[in-house]
Amino acid sequence: MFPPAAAAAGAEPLRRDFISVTLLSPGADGGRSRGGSGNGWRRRRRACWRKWKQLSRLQRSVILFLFAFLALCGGISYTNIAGHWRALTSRSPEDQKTEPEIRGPKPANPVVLPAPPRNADADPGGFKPQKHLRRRPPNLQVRAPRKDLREKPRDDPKKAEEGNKEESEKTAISWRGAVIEPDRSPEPPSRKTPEVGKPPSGKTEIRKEPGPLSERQLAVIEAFRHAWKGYRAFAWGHDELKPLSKSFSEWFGLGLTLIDALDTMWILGLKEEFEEARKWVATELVFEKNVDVNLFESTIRILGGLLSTYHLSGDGLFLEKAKDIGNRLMPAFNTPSKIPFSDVNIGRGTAHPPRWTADSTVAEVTSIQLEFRELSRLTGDDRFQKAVNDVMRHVRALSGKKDGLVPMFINTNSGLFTHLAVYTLGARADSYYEYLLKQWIQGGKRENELREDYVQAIEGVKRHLLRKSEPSKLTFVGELAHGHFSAKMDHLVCFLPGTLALGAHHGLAADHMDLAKALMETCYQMYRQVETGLSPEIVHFNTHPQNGHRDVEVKPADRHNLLRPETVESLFYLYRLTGDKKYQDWGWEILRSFNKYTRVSSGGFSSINNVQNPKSPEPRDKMESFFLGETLKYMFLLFSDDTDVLDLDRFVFNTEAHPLPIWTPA
Ligand code: DMJ
Repeated sequence: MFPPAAAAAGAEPLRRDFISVTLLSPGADGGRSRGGSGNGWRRRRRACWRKWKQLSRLQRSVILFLFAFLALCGGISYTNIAGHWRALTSRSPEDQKTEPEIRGPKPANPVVLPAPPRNADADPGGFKPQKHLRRRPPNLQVRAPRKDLREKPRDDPKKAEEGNKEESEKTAISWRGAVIEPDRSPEPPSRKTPEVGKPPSGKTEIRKEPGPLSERQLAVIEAFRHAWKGYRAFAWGHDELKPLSKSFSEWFGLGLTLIDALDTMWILGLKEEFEEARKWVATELVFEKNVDVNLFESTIRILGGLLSTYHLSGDGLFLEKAKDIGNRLMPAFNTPSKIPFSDVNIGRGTAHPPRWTADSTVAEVTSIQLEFRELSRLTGDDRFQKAVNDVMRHVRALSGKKDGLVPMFINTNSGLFTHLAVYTLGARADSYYEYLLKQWIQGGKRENELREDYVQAIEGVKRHLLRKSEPSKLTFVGELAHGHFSAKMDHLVCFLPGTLALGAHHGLAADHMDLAKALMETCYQMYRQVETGLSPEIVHFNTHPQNGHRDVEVKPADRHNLLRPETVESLFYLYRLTGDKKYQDWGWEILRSFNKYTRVSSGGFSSINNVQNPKSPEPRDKMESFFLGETLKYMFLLFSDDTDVLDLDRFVFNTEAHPLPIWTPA
């Protein structure tokens, strides 16, 4: 439509349909516009004004609107740039180097987590919605070890004073930060999440200074440092150290040893090592990778390790990473039965079972719950908890159990147990039992079905799997296959004394503690009766009085030792809960044997092939990540007389020794 005035003047409509704006370059007026001839400038101004008057009202309005719009855009982008600049300059140069880039538009201080879903406690799974889950992340921060990463109050004296007050509340305890009081404040959940590199703000109750370290704890620190020296020199950022060949091996290509060891370094007080590893996590750890990972292993080691390190350090970086890997593992649950596949490609978002079967391992699908449940609690995103609760509800309802004992495999299509009638507390079933108890503890002992299943399973163990060996009458846990008992016991079963003791501590039957003590003795003898003082992977117990004088028999294929933690783990629980020093002494013997037969001089420790040959234990050239994540951590805690360190009424360890908080009611 044309302006009526223009139409009346008979002007050519086509030429009035657009506005031509000529921008004069400095050269166009000979540079005078910058202060040349005054007459020229006046002439140009008048000419411009004439042209402006010749424009129709509509044309003028359009031009004015365009100018106003451009001015508005300019204003907004100036504010953003200034804000971003302020954000950059308020972080230390070190932070700017190490903190990961967050894609897309970002606020000056990027938050780690999204707002909570409106329906955070909806859980159509078998377990009841848990209102008490909806608390904010507990503030377990003892004191911030990373002063360089904390935002210091700057110019504003009032802020500086508040900052100092906060600092003094948080720093009354040494960096060996395990004396921790979870936040028990009953406030509604605050989704204000900690910033990367900063502890969450909130109430922290500090209990007391940790005591001085014992000689034995110092020996553990020395062993850790030796292991770390090898990892740092030859395998930095890779999954596992190969200490003999001074190289590394990859499993997932995600720095498994480094992540598994983070909270151990925190607990041992290895500040420099921790900070260097933290830097690697900030700058190098990327989950956007076309790689297949095992759901269970990456959950217990990576997700569990990141979550516990977040709780101990209060550093939001670890929560951010935990959420990233948690999300990437979720496709595993896209199966017809909702029983997860064993493997997930974390880059592509696809999941699949192993090549040879559609089965998953029962222990694997039922030992990821502590971590996913905690991730939901911290993020307010209930997808994680729902997925793993559905698995538990499903397994609970299945037939094929024997007095609470479960088979080892479950089919991801049908959701049914397979390979029925084989029962073990060892590989492929072990941590199912452990996580029944620990989920019950984690959830504040409210989910009765978990306790019931656990208690029933222990009754099943007593009825079907317990026997005594000869000649020492050691109580051991064997296996049952199609009604046939085998006196075979994996070293993995040695988690059981600790779990039984923990259950008794949390109010289950006192005879669980008796059984714990008996089995603890057996696990110790699995080391004691072997030439190197180190347990083989599997033993067979002698049950016939006439068959010689050793309780423990080892088959050639089973005589390797992978630096596993289970016995030391149980020694920690038994010592912590009984105070009997013999457990510390047993652990000390084991540490000495590790040092004697598995230590590699250039750095690191190695699995060995033959625990029965002290002259030639045949190192395998591999240090498993759990040696740093679990074995040495439990050693250190075993040798601590301070029962406040990771108090068992406040923390529950996942199956990879990563402590997570026990939830308290809101
Ligand atoms: C660890 O990864 C965990 O403890 C798991 O539950 C069993 N296997 C190893 C240690 O032996």
